[in-house]
Amino acid sequence: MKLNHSTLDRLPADARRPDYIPSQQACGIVHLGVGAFHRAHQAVYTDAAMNAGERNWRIMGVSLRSRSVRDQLSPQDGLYTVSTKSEAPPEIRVIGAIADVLVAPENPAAVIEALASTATRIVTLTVTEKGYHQSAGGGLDMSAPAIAADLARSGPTTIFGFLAAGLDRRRQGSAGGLTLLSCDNMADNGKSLARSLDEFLEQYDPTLADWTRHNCSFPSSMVDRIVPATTDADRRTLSETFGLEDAGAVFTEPFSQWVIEDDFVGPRPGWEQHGAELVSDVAPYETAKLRMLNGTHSALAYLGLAKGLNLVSEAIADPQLGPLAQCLMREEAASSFSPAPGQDLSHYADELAARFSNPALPHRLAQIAMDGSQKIPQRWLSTLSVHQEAGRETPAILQALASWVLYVRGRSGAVDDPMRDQLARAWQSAGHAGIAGALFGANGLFREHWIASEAMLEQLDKHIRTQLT
Ligand code: CS2
Repeated sequence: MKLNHSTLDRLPADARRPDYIPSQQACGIVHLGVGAFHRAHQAVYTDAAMNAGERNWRIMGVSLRSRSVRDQLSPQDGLYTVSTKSEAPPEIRVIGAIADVLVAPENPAAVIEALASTATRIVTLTVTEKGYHQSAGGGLDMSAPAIAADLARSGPTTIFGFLAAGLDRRRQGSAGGLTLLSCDNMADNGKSLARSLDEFLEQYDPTLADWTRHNCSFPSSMVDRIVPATTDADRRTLSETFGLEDAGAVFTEPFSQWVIEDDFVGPRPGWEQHGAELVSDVAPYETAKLRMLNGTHSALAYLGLAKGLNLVSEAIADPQLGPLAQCLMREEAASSFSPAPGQDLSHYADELAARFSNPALPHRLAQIAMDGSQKIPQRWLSTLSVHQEAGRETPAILQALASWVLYVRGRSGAVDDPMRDQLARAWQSAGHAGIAGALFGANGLFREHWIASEAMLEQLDKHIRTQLT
């Protein structure tokens, strides 16, 4: 029997379920990129707000590509469970916050309609780094075929094409502006969304660019919860203990954090009553998270995979990788920026080490290794450039970077990365003796993010050679 409205009363008494009648709540939010992370994070905070009596904040999910989440959730009336995994007993909670999931390629008009609806006040995004089509220099990559197609109005398929069409409809009607809240792991995610959308709209319709500047806001936010991809085995165990099948189930750690810049043009749910933090400047939290958590994650991923390990918990327990991870977090990442008053980076590092060690949450290194070209600039390269300028050594990040360079050579399988072809070409023409310079030298592929000094290039080169053997 499947989880849905009519089977809710069969749940074990201790499973938390919505205190509101989901079908009676209107949508106030459209979310682009309704993957497992969103379902275990923002949807949970929004569900809590509705449990506490707030109304009409359900989420219309949008999948930009795949239909799998819609196929999982629609037969379940949008309901799904979030279960925590740790050494403590699991907590299972049914979430009613997602009203439906639209699959953009199947029905682009419905997505535009949802964005244009007067009831929609906030659009949130978790479309991963590559969904922003950033150029190496940080703005929008106008040469990306999908962006060019959306500008030629033969789409839309990208977030920019959809947002432009939705905002245009709002401008023509009386729906007013929107808060566009990026929840992706990027530095200054709000500002970069604002900048890229502005660049897109300037080409699409400059009067809409102007209207958007005056009517919309783009708060930055830092999101944090480790959410491994759900496996069939997870679903089976859940249905055995729970008595109901849940195709949309997500499994996560107990920890969850959401720091949001307080810059909304209209109403919003009282997320701060349910654990979120509304602040005037997200930057120190975002930087700490990207450089300490995500930076360490990526290091464990590439170095761990090279050693034949599979999980984050195995990599952090490894006698070489554990100390390297500690050095990366505590010495290299934590000393590369100024914390906010009261932000305790040493305590943060302790918490991260414990979270990475969670034996109950199998988090695959291969999941983290994906899309490295989009991740390493904010996770490692900005840290490297700070320390290079100050003349400080960064042995842990350089070792991790060397293992990423070797990973994208693709010897152990296909590399899942939007820059895969460019990286393969760099490897073909430079070979192992020149690859460090081809990527991080003065004319390197990553020159907009970091140009390595002679000394740093030499060290990187040395790590590449050592790891090759
Ligand atoms: C991970 C993140 O896959 C990755 O690259 O580093 O998804 C990480 O688990 C989250 O950012 C944690 O909040």
